[in-house]
Amino acid sequence: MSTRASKRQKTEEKDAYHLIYWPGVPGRGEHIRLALEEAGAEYTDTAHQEDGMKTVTSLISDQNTGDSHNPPPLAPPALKHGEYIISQTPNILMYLGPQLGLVPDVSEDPVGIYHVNSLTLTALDGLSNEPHDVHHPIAVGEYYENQKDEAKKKAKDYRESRLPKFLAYFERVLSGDASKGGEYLYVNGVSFAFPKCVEKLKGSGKYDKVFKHYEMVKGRENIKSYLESDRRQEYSMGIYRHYPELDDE
Ligand SMILES: N[C@@H](CCC(=O)N[C@@H](CS)C(=O)NCC(=O)O)C(=O)O
Repeated sequence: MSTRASKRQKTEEKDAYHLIYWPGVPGRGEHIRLALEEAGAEYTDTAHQEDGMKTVTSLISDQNTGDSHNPPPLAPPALKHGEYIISQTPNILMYLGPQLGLVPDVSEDPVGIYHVNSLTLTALDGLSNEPHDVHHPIAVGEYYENQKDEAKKKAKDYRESRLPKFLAYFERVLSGDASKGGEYLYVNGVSFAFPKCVEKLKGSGKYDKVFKHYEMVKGRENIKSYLESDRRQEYSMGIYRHYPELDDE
């Protein structure tokens, strides 16, 4: 290999993003994928690598103590970038935001990134973490079938109280001047898990701005082509699970 070619390869490797997440479900890895896809960034994804599962398990192995730059992550997703490994979904998004141009420039808006992060954290609370806890309300490591009665109670509260609360919040955000018609809101997983409930809430007309934004995000050029590509995985037994008994009748 010529010196120039090997230099280029090194530069590319240094700049490349590597997403490390469980193959087989979109999961929390999807929040990272959507940011990378929207920005048209080059990245590798363990979801599509033959030894992807091994990469994940060795990263979170209890034998892994990290290295001189990085503490070991507890759980995926993680992002490898150059010599750094960053974990925790919102933390990864905060790292990527300025690099991918997805947050306001700090010289123009010094708190913009923190506002985006507040919205991200709130969306992850109500539209990702809570839906997960609906099917695993007692023990993360136990089967759903062993906590079904509690899951039904939690699902009722989520459908009737929590999900409407978060949708109403984002409707308010989108009605406010600060959102400037904001463009980044995505409620796809919740629609998969609770299709009847989401249809009912949509039909109520109370969250029209939220659902309009959902359609708009799905239609963005890069997001649309990602969703149509084979990089997009199906929902199944990850965070977003569809158990008909946990949805509206
Ligand atoms: N707060 C973390 C949660 C990470 C997490 O729970 N990851 C899941 C997959 S989506 C996992 O593999 N957890 C294993 C565990 O918690 O033992 C984040 O947002 O990244």
